[in-house]
Amino acid sequence: MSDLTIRSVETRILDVPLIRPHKFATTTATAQAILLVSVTTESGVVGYGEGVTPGGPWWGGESAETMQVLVEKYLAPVAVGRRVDEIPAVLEAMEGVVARGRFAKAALEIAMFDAWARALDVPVRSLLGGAVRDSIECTWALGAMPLEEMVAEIDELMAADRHRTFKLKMGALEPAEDVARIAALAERLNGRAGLRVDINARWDRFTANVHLPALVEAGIELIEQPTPTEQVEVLAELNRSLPVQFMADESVQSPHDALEVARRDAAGVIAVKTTKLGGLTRGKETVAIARAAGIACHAATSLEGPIGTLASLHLACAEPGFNYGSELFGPLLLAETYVTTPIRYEEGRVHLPEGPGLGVQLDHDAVERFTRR
Ligand code: MUC
Ligand code: MG
Repeated sequence: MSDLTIRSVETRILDVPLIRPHKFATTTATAQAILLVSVTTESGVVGYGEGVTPGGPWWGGESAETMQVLVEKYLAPVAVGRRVDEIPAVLEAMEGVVARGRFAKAALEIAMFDAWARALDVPVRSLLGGAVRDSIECTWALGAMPLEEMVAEIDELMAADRHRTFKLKMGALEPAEDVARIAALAERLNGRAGLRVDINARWDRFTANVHLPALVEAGIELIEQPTPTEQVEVLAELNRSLPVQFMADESVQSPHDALEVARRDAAGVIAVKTTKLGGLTRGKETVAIARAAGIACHAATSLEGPIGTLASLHLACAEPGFNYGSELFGPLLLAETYVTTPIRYEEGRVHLPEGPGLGVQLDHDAVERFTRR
């Protein structure tokens, strides 16, 4: 019988180049910084998790660097000596030493799940209740880029049938110009692809009331987080007044936030990210609240590499509540990988791998190459 006690926790930061710059509302990423966390049990089983934020601390206040400090100095000490199958107890202990810090907690919790599943020789999804599906629809996100570049990228991906829906990042331009760019794209595509937008909380209530109707008019099928994180009542007002789906992302960083969105009827869809929520357990709790309230869930991303993406994929495939597909495309944005078998993306979907744990093996040479010195 494997000794599941955690002997050690180790971290390193990987800097992995992107296939093209990814432009967000306030910053542009050319590489993704990924905190790779490993948990080793007394029997020598190793599990991995990733601490990732989309392009740095602008999104939620954490970065690979802050996560490394939180894990090394505060979270690892309360996990070492406990067992990898004592996840609720470790989550409680982590709450005692770090407030919020959810991206960092997610990295460690996922590494524990991976090690636990590997020790039992089962896939992580089995520890989450078992698979209800073996693949999920996968949208692709385009950075805030000019019209012709968007058209070219979408045409290429649709011709390969890799993605059938697209999320367009907004918020980097003046609102009127930004809306005109998106409306022109919708006209060019003429209904050939599903289009969603993510404004990343950049518009105030007035701007949203003035400019969102034109996006609805253009045929955008879903609007993600137009208004500030804390202003759930503003999102609720928009949700009541406009005939379009709204997705809450920044506004839902805990199960309690999901409850607040449900109470106020602020969105029809919640972006469930294992990163911002603090791991698989809190992700599952968030989906349970959404389901009970009749809110759809989208398996969303912080642009994780293969390890973090697979954690979210196992959850998305073990929870019936994920009925608004996924955007688990993070590994495809990386110019190179650091696992031996890439995740399969086909026919507009991302597919679960076989095998124990998260279902991939690290390519240790590549990990060394990307490790920050
Ligand atoms: C976000 O806010 O949703 C997900 C895809 C992408 O391009 O950015 C992330 C973050
Ligand atoms: Mg978002």
